[in-house]
Amino acid sequence: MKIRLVLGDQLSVGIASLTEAEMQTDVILMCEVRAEATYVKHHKKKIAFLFSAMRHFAADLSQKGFNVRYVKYDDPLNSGSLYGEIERELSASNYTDVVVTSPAEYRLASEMKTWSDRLSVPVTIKEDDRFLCATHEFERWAAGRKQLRMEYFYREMRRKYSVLMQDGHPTGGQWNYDSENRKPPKDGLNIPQTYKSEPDQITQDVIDLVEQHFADHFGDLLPFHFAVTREQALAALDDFINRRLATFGDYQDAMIQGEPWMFHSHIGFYLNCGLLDPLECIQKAEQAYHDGTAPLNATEGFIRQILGWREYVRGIYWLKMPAYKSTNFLGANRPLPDLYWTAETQMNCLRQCVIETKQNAYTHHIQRLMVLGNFALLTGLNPDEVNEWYLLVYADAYEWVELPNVTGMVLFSDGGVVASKPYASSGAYINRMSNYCKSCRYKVAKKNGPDACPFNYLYWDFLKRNQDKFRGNPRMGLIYKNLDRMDAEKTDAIASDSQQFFKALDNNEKV
Ligand code: FAD
Ligand code: DLZ
Ligand code: SF4
Repeated sequence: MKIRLVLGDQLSVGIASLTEAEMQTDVILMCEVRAEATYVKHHKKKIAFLFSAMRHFAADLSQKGFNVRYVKYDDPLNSGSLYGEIERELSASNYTDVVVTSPAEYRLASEMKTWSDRLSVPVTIKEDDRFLCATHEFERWAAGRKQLRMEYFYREMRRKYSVLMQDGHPTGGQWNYDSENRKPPKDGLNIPQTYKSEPDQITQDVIDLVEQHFADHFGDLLPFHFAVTREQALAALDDFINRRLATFGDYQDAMIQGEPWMFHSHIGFYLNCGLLDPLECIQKAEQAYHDGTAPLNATEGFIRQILGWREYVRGIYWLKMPAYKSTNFLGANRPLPDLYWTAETQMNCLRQCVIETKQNAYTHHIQRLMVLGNFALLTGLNPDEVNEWYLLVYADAYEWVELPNVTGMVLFSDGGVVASKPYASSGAYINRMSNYCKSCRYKVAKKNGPDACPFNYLYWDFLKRNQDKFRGNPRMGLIYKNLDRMDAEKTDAIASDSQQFFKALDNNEKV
């Protein structure tokens, strides 16, 4: 007689801890607990989403004949932690052991390793086999390599799963079609609505609960339209494949004011909590390509995100933790400014991205990387504070995927494990890929002075400030040549504009 614990991001019927369950005797334990809901103060929508998805999943398991014990957040006996709930359940019956699937975050995984010693019964921690590359496989791939570049990892994954392959070669002759995936936005684009499900009674109850218990957490709870069941998540996936995949590639990097969803898939929420399986998403996209409904650049681009990036960042996380979390290669130490919470800034791009984050617990990749992230990088924000922000504001955020993206890709805090050079950019990139600059108080074409786009001078200031770290980088030689060619008047203007900007930022003025 076993307790089989299922966590909030393990909502997959095939999860390792449920295989071999004895329907008659074993208890499937699921708990909404304060410790998990507040280890960072998650966005209200994220908590509502997970609690509702957990409750629907529990109901689904019960219907399948499993013996489920579900602890609600406001149960007066709820101890507030997963360990406490296991202890409580153990004291209720004669259990022989506890079975759980290894948690996706280092924090909880290391805590759980202590449970066997602390509890009266053994705890079996099973490997999470829902990923396409096991952690030991990634370790093998990484061993002996000087650089752990995603692109080479991705090619191996394409071969391993025979995805977009023909006679041992990549379909179409190239591994990567990214050069075709950088179209700027254009007027009159017909962007389909994102998938929306209507809240049922379970979701409504959870919304009320979150309103009551998490009122001081960041973010808008309503409107709430996330999928919360496997069927709905599949419908969201199909909606993407049928209505947006074909255009996903072209406008993958584009940003349009008032269009938070663009042609992205919005399935990260569902993949990361287990409602969708990565291989099924990949195969549906590949099928669309074979059916002639999606072009190769879009299909390959989308598949690369899941088969490549998603598996790669997870591999990096487990390979490098726990040291990875405390890296700070650039010695960045500026506190996170309030504007990340309030959207109180005159920089229109930043303002729009924070507003959308607050409304939707979602922004797409380029907003996270090239607007919110670029600002954090150029202004030297403290990695711990930036990581905490990203981990709590997005409904798809778990440390295993958030940390390598923020510490590695955005902040270059890992010194170049994930990225070969920092993703630093001036306002020109944002102007090319969005229409934000048109309604901005700053002028993207101006390089210096009170009206200049702050990204323009902060970019050079960042490069100057960190030149001892980057001058030797072969991919940055040209940039430093340009910096070296600047006359003193120009470099003085960059320094004084940046100083003024930092002073205002540190004084919490509306920059
Ligand atoms: P799409 O653009 O439609 O892509 C499809 C899927 O590919 C995503 O759902 C996701 O599962 C996967 N994917 C795409 N890019 C990445 C990536 N860089 N790393 C891992 N998986 C990827 N993704 C998360 O799932 N959780 C996070 O907490 C998270 N934090 C991020 C923080 C920063 C600073 C950056 C730059 C990226 C982050 N990402 C994160 C990656 C990516 O931005 C999101 O996966 C994506 O925006 C989710 O939206 P979507 O489902 O519409 O994705
Ligand atoms: C994110 C989250 C939240 C908000 N709440 C719960 C919860 O109440 N119960 C639970 O089992 N899991 C929750 N989770 C997901 C866990 O934090 C997640 O399983 C770990 O972080 C490991 O990835
Ligand atoms: Fe952002 Fe600069 Fe454009 Fe304003 S001008 S929207 S700050 S990139």
